[in-house]
Amino acid sequence: METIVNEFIQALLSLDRLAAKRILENTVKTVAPMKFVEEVVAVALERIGAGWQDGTIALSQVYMAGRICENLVDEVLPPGDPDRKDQPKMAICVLSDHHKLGKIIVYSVLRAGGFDLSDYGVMEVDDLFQRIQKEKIEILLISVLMLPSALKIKLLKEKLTASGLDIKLIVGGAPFRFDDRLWKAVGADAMCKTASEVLSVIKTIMGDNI
Ligand code: B12
Repeated sequence: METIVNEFIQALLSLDRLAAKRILENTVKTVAPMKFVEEVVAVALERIGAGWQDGTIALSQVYMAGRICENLVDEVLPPGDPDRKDQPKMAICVLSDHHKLGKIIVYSVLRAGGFDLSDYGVMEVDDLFQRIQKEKIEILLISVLMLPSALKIKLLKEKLTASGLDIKLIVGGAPFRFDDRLWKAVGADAMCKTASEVLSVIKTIMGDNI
């Protein structure tokens, strides 16, 4: 896998979408698409991000690498399972942040796992609070990649508590991977380090109600 990650990084840094796509197509002949996404795409982007931090990679390369991966991931992840399960009302969003890839992956994992959910895109706290109330959402999944965005979840939780609403919050993204205690501090009910954990976390949260 290490060789594939390195080749994939080279393709992304050269902005060679076709080469990146070729690596993906060759690998998913023998490896599950989700494994490719988590063990190649996510790892490659993380290393590219580290390169940006230490000044060896330009932000434009980080941006283009993110965009190329967004498109490729959209193509490779499985479509929704037509046999939808009886389930709580769910929605997913990115809060106050423009890192969308994690959300796209989690959305796709849930749909492939038989769940139907609304994709709210990028939201701010006030609009999000109004919308989940109006649409009677029971489980809200929030993706954030920046610490200030993660801290805004606390504001949302305070609004929910003040209104007596028990909407379960499942969170994920870089700030929570960097700090194991952050999800509890912002008032979330659960956190996932990877998208593939989300199905079992939802089942645990809902207990016998699913
Ligand atoms: C690619 C990238 C970008 C791209 C985004 C392109 C896009 N369309 O998404 C671009 C170039 C636009 C960008 C911009 C910026 N970025 Co940026 N970016 C990254 C980078 C390198 C990778 C992110 C990524 O896509 N990873 C791959 C995906 C698949 O991983 P993921 O999102 O973590 O998701 C996985 C899990 O976390 C989980 N998950 C995620 N969300 C959820 C939600 C739920 C409910 C569940 C269950 C699971 C789950 O499932 C996913 C799959 O397993 C990260 C570095 C990093 N370590 O994350 C920095 C990073 C997130 N960026 C950062 C910063 C600072 C910025 C900028 C402010 C830079 C600038 N000065 O302009 C801007 C801000 C943009 C904005 N307003 O949102 C910082 C944030 C630091 C912080 N502590 O706040 C990071 C951490 C880099 C760093 N180490 O400094 N960025």
